[in-house]
Amino acid sequence: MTALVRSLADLGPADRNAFFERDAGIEAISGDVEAIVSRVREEGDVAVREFTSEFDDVELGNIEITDACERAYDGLEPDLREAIETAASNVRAFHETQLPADWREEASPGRELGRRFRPIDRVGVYVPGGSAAYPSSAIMGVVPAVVAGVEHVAVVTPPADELNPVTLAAIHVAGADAVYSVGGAQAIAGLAYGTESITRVQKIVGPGNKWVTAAKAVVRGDVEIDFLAGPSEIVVVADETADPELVAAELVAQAEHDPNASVVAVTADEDLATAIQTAVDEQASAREREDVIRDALENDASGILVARSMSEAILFTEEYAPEHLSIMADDDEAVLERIDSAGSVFLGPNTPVAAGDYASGTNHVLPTNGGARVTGGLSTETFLRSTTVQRLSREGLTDISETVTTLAAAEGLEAHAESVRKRLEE
Ligand code: HSO
Ligand code: ZN
Repeated sequence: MTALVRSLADLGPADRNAFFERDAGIEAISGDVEAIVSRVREEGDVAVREFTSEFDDVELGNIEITDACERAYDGLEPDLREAIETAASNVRAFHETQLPADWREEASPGRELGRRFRPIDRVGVYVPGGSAAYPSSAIMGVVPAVVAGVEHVAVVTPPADELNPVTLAAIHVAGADAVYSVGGAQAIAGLAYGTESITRVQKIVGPGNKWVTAAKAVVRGDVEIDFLAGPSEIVVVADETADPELVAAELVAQAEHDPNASVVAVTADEDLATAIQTAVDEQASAREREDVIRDALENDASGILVARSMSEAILFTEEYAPEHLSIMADDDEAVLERIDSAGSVFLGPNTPVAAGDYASGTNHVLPTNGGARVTGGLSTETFLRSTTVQRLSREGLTDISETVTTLAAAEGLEAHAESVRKRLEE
């Protein structure tokens, strides 16, 4: 297998950059996607059916399949039902803690300010299907919207001759209001503009393949989106106390998602790096998805990097801004303290990313491609909007009247100043 161990200091600018400029690979297809989006926008269900026949090879009966979800749930094995319910309930509990309370306070005598939070009315969640059917993503997308109080939570998921019953059941447990059997760019267009069958939404969230991601980029502007999510990523920061088998297990796990996944271990311990390489190779060979894993390992943005110091490893990680950050080091809290840019952090040897992927309660829809430099993953707040509220007493207004009228005059906005003076006359 490819030698993954490289010295961080010896990387040339291009090799170094490959780690920092990962992308979702959507530019090449944006023309095709624009064409799909505009046809769905103009022709509605007719176009949705045509594209579904062309791309998914499915002749759609009903586009809406909401009732099928409950039936799928009823038909599921008890252990699967229980796993879905446990995962959903942990995700629900964690997202309930994120519900902000409305507040109103006196900032100074007679100047009362506050914020109020209300759910968005209608949102759409993309749930991947096909070979990469992720029931867990249904929970991660739908539950926070329900917790936020969104009135209409729609799910789109790609059709198949035999829809994945676990995905449908998870959609049901998560609490979606409407479910549509449509995937790809046509699904995003349907949610963004509405069709005869699909209710138009105001915000679209959730991960998908590059067609879905490219379509989210196209409709952005007409509808809100969460962010453009690309292939999975992980950086493991490890010191000499880390177990190479566990570091390797983290790399191999995220690598099995996608041939374009980016999986990185960074350490100042050269012996550890060598041991990780051996473990990765052994573990990859034992996995059913070995081909996908090996492709991901060969990605330019994957590797086992040897830094000259823990500080260099930390700086690299900060610049990379990973979707998932696993820290396996003696003082993991001290390492965490020095990293600001990461979607979700997993501390210590007993905290596999898979726990957060499925069931610990945190969200697994996270920013990739360095998005963690500017945003976090899906949360309850993703589905809320805020309004500011204020009330001034005569005293409160008097106190700031000079400030307002002076600035209004400077802007040449006399009527603004007058609206203040009028209230303070006599
Ligand atoms: N690790 C993925 C989420 C996922 N894992 C779904 C398993 N199923 C996010 O990058
Ligand atoms: Zn995963």
